[in-house]
Amino acid sequence: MANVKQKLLFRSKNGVCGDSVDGTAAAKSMSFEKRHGKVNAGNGQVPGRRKSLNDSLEGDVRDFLVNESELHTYDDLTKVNPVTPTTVLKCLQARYSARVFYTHAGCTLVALNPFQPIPHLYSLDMMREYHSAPQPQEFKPHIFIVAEEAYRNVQGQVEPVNQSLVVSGESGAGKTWTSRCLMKYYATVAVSSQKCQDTVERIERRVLDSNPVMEAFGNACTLRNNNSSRFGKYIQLQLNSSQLLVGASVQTYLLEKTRVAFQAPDERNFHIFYQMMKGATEKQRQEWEMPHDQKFTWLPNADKTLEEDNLQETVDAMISLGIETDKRAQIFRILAGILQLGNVNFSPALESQPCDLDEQSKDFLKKTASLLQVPAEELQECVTVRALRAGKQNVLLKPCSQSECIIRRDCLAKVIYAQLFEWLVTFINNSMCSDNSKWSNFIGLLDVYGFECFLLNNLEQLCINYANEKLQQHFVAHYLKAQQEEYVTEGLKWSFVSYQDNQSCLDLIEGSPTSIFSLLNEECRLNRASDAKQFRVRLEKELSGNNRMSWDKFSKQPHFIVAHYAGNVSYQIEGMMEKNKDPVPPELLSLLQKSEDPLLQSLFAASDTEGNSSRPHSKVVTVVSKFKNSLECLMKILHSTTPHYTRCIKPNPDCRPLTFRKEEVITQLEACGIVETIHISAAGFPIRVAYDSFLQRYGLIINTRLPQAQLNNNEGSEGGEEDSLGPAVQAILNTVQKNSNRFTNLNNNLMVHCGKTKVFLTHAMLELLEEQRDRVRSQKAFSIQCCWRRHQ
Ligand code: AD9
Ligand code: MG
Repeated sequence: MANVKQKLLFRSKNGVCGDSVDGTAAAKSMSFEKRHGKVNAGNGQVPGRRKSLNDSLEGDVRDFLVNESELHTYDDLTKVNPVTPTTVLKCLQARYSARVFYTHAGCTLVALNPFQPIPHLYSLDMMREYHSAPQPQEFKPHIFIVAEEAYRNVQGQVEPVNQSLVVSGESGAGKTWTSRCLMKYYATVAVSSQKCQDTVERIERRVLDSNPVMEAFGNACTLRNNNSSRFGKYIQLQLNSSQLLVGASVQTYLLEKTRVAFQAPDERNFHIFYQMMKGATEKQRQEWEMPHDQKFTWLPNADKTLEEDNLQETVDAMISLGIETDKRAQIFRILAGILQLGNVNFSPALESQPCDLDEQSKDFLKKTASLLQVPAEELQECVTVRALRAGKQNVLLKPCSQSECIIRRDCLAKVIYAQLFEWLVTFINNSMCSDNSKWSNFIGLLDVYGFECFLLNNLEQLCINYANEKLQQHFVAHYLKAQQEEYVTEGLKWSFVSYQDNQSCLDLIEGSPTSIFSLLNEECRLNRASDAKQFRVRLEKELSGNNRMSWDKFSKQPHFIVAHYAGNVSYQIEGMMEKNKDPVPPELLSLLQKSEDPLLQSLFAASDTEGNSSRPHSKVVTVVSKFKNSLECLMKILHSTTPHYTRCIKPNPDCRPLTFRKEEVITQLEACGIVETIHISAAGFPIRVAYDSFLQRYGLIINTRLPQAQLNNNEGSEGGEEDSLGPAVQAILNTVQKNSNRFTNLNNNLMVHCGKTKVFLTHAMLELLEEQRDRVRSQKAFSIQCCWRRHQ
């Protein structure tokens, strides 16, 4: 076999490995069909192939490789034979039907959302069981294995190593649920058994209590998930040298603040507003100007009852975190003020006059002013009149149009909410964080929004998908390393050196000197009215050579399409520049600085808002620059840790219990990179056949059949097969090589390798073997027929 050990050089195009074309192309064609309304996840046949031995394995070849009745027993997807999107999908489906929700995929854990409580699976006993097991990996796949592995790794063999648990998946897949579960695990196992240590107890309580508060303010009911996180989160659980949880710190990313003032049809505002509306006492209702029958424009779908609408739980958690009574009162007053502001409407402006407010709106504006403790007249002026600076001293006042007033009103709400959220995060950090001398290592939990592709995508999706590209790159590098290590232990000399990752896509988005981000920032820094068409022309001029960027010729809207690792996404340009600048009129900021509410005052203290794009003459710090910087910090941290990946999968779009929709799942496997990893492993030797089975099936090529006795002898033997069966396997492979031009042509590519107990094959090699087997069988059938005729 040694003579076949050549390095595999596989053709690579746009980050796609040539040798595994079947699997990937099949998956891609599936998702393409899905986008076009034709879905047939079970038949991802590649056009132009005689018979795909990959995704549409047929008849006895499939039976030979895949024992369908046993699919649910595979704890690791990479052990499914052969590894293709279809077999992997079938395995997951079989497991889901058997109510097995976790499956390994090499170094990744795949978690299928059951969409119903499975209490015993997450009980304290279960946590302790995994924690105390000498080898938890030998237990059934579970999120606790990942948790425990990370926990044990922290100690490290030579020195402690920080760990990161990266949880990804689409909206509603179970990321936040999984993160909470991980936090509970550590708050259970990483604490001292001596219950008298109340500081430790307090810390674990606070760490857990940070969840309901952050979720009340940062989560909302969307079409995809009743409790959808509208921000990204990386929480570091700090451990001392005795591996005890002594604190935590949290970093958040890109809160979707637009939701405060705009909710898509059938979606809701952040939970906290509904909690107030539903849970307020009579006294609070008076204080918050919230009578029972009051309707709020910014509180749509309030009749929907959710378990998340629980004010008491949020307040209890706030208390536990140390947010005192008067601070809580200030927070709720500010929130109530925002709700009142949403009910303020503007009449169309008469010539050179500020927009007028009807009586009702005036009333709402007064209530807003009183709740925010700012002067009502100034509030009205700020939202209806723009102050233009002319030179250093002069200020020109210009009445705003009706739509400008609405933008300013919404902007006021957004900036207050975003600052309040930031304040809460800082408070939570101060409350949970232990001082540096007390902790030595951390386990980081990352719960970020997954890849997004809607009908209309804008800057938010570009940022989210960019973050996913970054994480995907990190994941692929990690996965390749793990694969290579596995191959080395199997004695396989194979290298992924020519694998191209998604760097070209990242270069397109964030690279220098010219990328989408650099051009967008440049456009925003030029102090001119944003023009989508002009920007589109510029993008095309500067980036048209990039094969990750394209345009739909038939679309009338200015847009651009980015070829992400998870698929193409079309981004609309209209509004993108404004979103990137995210301007806050200075008048609004100075109004808030004048508030008599101590919290609001501190949120907008002059030093805190410096550098804000609204400040005259200050350098514009754009949304994408900020996001890029925070992501770079995150990546640095991730690179310095040992990562563990969990991919959450949403088995159906309707959040229905125990319902598995193949087409939904395959798209997600693609988007979260599992297909990519399948693809990488398919670029190696995805088909593994035990020596004896190999001889049984292909022995006829050299007119050899393995005697049953020998088969029995070899059963269960450890090693040794290679010695006894190796020459016959080698003879078959030599014959196939001799008979096949294709094999000779492909000789540069290693197509087969004999491991310790198995023959490792590429798809191409399997195809050759099958062809030759077919040929020998038909020759035999022909000669039997001739023989039979002769005897007639
Ligand atoms: V989003 O991107 O923030 O919109 P997530 O975070 O991926 O999304 P989430 O964790 O909120 O989804 O899960 C959605 C719902 O699925 C939860 O509210 C639970 O009702 C349900 N879920 C998720 N995982 C589990 C589980 N392991 N067992 C039971 C689960 N239910
Ligand atoms: Mg979430």
